[in-house]
Amino acid sequence: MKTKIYFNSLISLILLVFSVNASAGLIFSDNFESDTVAGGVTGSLVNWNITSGNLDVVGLGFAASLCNNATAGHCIDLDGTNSNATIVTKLSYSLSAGTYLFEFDYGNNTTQDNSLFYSIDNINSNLGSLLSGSVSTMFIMDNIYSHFTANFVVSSATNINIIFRGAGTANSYGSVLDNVSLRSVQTTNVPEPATMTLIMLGLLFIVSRRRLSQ
Ligand SMILES: [Ca+2]
Ligand SMILES: [Ca+2]
Repeated sequence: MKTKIYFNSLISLILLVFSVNASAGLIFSDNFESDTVAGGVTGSLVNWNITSGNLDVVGLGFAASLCNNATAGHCIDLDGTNSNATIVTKLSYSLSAGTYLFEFDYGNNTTQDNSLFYSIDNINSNLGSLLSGSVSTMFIMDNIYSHFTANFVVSSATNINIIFRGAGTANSYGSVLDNVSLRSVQTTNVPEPATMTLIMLGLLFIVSRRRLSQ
């Protein structure tokens, strides 16, 4: 009887250990609501460094209609004043092995050709990008944004930055960005060595008690 209780407890422990890492988690998100509305911004935003060019934080009093449908509030025009901007997250983020979901909303401040480059880069530049590419941006008719979504796999733990860069004619009307997010959707549930040792000791304990009671 006692052996059965021990066994059930051990099973509960094992299930707990395996479920701890399984929860999906938000790693980074920005809807630019914390940034001050302004044109031709250089230097930095709340969550980003502007590493080249300049951008506009669009919102109430400054072309606000560009942003209204994504979430009422602010968005970014990556062609500030005659200059396409590159933005890089101020912080780097640790990703363990697993699968991740990257999303953002995008549009265009003009009917002219513009595009938007995105990249999730290892901060060790020798390791390159985990995910990168570009989208052609479409003029935001009636504020209907396009939504970008992509999964990518991290095979071993690493630290990353998120990067965006506007491209196209630098004429103050550029690609528009909003609602950036990165989340883990599945991490690899491998118990750590110490946990594995505890489980093995527990199993040995149960087997030895069974033998004694027979
Ligand atoms: Ca926004
Ligand atoms: Ca602009």
